[in-house]
Parts: sequence; structure tokens; C-alpha cells
Amino acid sequence: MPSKRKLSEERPLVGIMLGSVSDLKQVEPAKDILKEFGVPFELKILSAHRTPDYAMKYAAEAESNGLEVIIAAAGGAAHLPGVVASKTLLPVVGIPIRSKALNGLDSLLSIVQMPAGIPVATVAIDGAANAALLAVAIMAAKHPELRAKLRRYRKSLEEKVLNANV
Ligand code: RP5
Repeated sequence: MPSKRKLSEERPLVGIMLGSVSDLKQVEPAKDILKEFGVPFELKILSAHRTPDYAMKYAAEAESNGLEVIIAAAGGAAHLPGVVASKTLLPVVGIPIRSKALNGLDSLLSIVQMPAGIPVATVAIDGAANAALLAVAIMAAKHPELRAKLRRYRKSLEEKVLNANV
């Protein structure tokens, strides 16, 4: 059912979770996109192995707290997105963070290779911008304001490419 409330009147609709403070920089593009689209969001540093109880509580309460999508970023043995997805019915978008040891291949495979039953929508390594755009696309079904903004955004991409031709 489409929402009649303006986005600016909403409480946070997207929860961005990070496995570590060291993931902050790679997640900046997601924050930028959500700001550009006027989507209220909150950011939580909660680790699946260092603060498992807090991470699970946050995930379990996310929907009743009004969130519509969770973006979870993690690197290395990146189990945060999968664990979070197991505790909520909300869509979870995983961002594999580029790791030092394996350049993010470990993070990518840990997040994308979820066994059947609990899906995590996985974007590219350090693909924070696309994670936010996917969250916007998911929410656009409910928020007509977002749908219009997404259409304009796509148009601007088209224009940028066409304008590069002289
Ligand atoms: C994961 O381990 C985090 O998501 C981070 O990408 C990685 C390394 O964390 P730090 O040791 O830098 O805190 O939990």
C-alpha cells in the first residue's frame, strides 16, 4: 500500500549496519545516495561476532522500529548480513567490504553464498552506492515520492552518458 506520508516526516527507514568502525569509509557512498534521495536512515556499528547479542536484537526489532530495509556491510568472514537476515523479515542488502588479506573476495563469497532459505541481496565489493540504490528501489514500491526521484536519477545517468558524446 503506497505511503501518504512525506519521506521527511518518516523515522529512519533504512538501517545501515557496519561490522566495524573500520568499514565506515567504504559505506560513505550509501549515505550520500540516501541523503540525495531524502531517505531517513540510521547507522549502527554492530558486529556479528564481537557484539552478537546487540546485533541480533537490533535486527529482531528493526521492523517494529519502522525500518523497511537493512543494509549490512562487513569484511573478511563477513557473516553480519546473513545473521541479520536470519533475524528479520525485512530485505537485507549486503555490502562486501574490501579486505586486506583477500581484497574482498572473502567478504563477497561469505555474503553472496547464502544457503537457500535466508537471502541476502549482495552488491559488488565496496558497492555501497548500489546497496543504497537497491534499498531505494525496494522502498519505491511503497513511496511514490521515491519512485519519482529514482526515475529522475536514471534519466540523469542517461543524460550524463549522452552528453559525454561530442
Ligand atoms: C569485520 O571484520 C568488519 O566488517 C571489518 O570489515 C573486518 C575487520 O574489522 P576490524 O578488525 O578492522 O575491526 O567484522
